Amino acid sequence: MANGATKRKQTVVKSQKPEHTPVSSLSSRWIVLLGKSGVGKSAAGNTILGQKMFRSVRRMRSVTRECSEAHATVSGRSVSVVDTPGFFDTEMKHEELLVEIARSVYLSSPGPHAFLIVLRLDDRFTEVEQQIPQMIEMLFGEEVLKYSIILFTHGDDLEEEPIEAVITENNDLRHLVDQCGGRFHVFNNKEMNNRQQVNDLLQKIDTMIEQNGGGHYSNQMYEDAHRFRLEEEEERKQQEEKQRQEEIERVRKEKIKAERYRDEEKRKSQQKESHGDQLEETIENNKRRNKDKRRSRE
Ligand SMILES: Nc1nc2c(ncn2[C@@H]2O[C@H](COP(=O)(O)OP(=O)(O)OP(=O)(O)O)[C@@H](O)[C@H]2O)c(=O)[nH]1
Ligand SMILES: [Mg+2]
Repeated sequence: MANGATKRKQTVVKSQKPEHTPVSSLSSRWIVLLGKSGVGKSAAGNTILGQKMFRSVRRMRSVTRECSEAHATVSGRSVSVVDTPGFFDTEMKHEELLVEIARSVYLSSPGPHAFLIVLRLDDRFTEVEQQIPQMIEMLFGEEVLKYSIILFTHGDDLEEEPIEAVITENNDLRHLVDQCGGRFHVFNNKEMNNRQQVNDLLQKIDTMIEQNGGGHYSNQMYEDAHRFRLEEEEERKQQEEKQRQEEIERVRKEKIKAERYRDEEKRKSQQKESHGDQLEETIENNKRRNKDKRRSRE
């Protein structure tokens, strides 16, 4: 459980269609942090809230194991942050992990206004990293990217290079940023007192909320995505079962064919044997007859 953070029981509240609410009238902005283990999700949560609310440490194994929420007023705005366990947690079973990450939607009430997809700036955006946004889409549905911003941590490693150059030089990363409506931000979590980076992020979040008509990602969207995932899973299982049945049928037919071939070969060899016996008998008879003829001539 995170320091200072509270956990709420899972409640399924179906939300209505996004109301067109001005961002200024929101009671709180709900922000969910998603990403691979160790990228700095908890640290980013602390930076946003300006206090050490979530446990953030360097470990070989995953640190955050459950979703937890924490709240603060940041530059006059009410902000709620939900920290989640990392995708590819080192110890949790994959399905359990996805269920726990999905709980972030239920913790955010009425629903998350922003998902921050956290990536380490000094990590290469390889196949493993690419799986994260794919998993997020798979879990929450395509709609989630309308509410997402890419948050790069380890901004202290950026040196002179502009972040735009880092994004542009990797096609997959650029594509991901494009899918998120071109939204990204850089944090240096080692400088929690740098409030400018937080204000800039909150400004980007507010702009995104306005673009979404003041709406938020809803439980309904999650349930639709969940149902779609179950249907896909069911389809996959049926397909596998069909293939399994086809394989059983193929093996059965091969077996029958092989048995028929064996029987035919056996029949042929028996036939050959009996022909051989008959021939031998004929030869013997002829020999005997010839001998008798010779004897009678003498
Ligand atoms: N230099 C630097 N270190 C950072 C930054 N962000 C996070 N870290 C460090 O990275 C380590 C991991 O950070 P966490 O916040 O625990 O990462 P996490 O994503 O919550 O990890 P899990 O809970 O295991 O999923 C900690 O030692 C942080 O101090 C950053 O911007 N710069
Ligand atoms: Mg963590």
